[in-house]
Amino acid sequence: MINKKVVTLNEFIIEEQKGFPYATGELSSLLRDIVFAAKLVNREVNKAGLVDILGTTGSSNVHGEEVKKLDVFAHEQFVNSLRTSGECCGVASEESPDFLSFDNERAKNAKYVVCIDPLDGSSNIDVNVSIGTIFSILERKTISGPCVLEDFLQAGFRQVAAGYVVYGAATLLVYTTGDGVNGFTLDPSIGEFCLSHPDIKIPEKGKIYSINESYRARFADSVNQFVDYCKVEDKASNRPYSCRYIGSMVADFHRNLLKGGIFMYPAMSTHPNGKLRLLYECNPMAFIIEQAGGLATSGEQRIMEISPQELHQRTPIFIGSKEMVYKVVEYINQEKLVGSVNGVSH
Ligand code: P6P
Repeated sequence: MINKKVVTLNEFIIEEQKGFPYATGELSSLLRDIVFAAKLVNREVNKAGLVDILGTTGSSNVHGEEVKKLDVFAHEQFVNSLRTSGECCGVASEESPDFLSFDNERAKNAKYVVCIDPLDGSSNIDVNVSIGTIFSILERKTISGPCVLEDFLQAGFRQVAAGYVVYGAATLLVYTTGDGVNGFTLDPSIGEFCLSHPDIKIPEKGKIYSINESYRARFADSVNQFVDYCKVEDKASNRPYSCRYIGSMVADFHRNLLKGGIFMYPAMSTHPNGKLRLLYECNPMAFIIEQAGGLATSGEQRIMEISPQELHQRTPIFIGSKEMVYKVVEYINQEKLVGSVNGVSH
């Protein structure tokens, strides 16, 4: 019996690069550098229960959130790998108040900048729930020399690549360079990511909605009306849907991407721009979901058309299956006509 050929990530990147006749290999090389760091993070995440790497560093990050040791480790691995890549002139990381500009000879004139959430969902580290890395690659706007803030503050449609790694029961890398979405599973026995989910497409309709309903009193009426719509008993439209919320965006997003569904982190009366960050959480996930046939909106506009004003800017997000995003936007638009009781206007 002929065994199906296993396609490694490296082979896939080489093949994909052939499809871009003017490709110089810089983006491919940058992707490899990100993947190398992800393998190092994966090794520590898998050991987290065994070595004294759990618990907090006692410090907190720029957002006042408790920083876990693994967050710091992950941030360091990606920054070190990107600094020496030669293809990246700077990084904006959730773990760093300001962007980092690489001034070594190879890096300072490099073509790309990277926005990254090194370890998303870190509050789940200690309870062995899936966590993840999310990254976004942009071509710098300045020509050469140390990168500047405007190199990072670019709308999501300018991304050249985006991806995430989910460190779960298996470790998966899912990414796009604008020509579809592909998933790779890490085979620890050979240390290689192997193509396991070619050409991922999100089902147009889904049965899963993901939202932290404990904040109901803070949501706009339109959001609560959509959530109530999801709960109605109606066989014809496959309702009630199922509520699935892990509290780790990468894990919730990945499940919805494969099965169909909608993930929502809306604006709240206490957080008018929601919680999730535009540059290194929402934009990369929006690029992936659109490439997989889904939609991503802030409720006001397409996520990838938001013009960033600051590095750690937040945005409300509704992302997933086309039909489900259309439905929640329908409620949001209706509310604009009648106003909202909870004082959260869209
Ligand atoms: P809440 C994790 O801290 C995170 O940034 C995302 O991964 C996750 O979707 C969200 O926050 C969970 O936030 O307010 O529901 O605990």
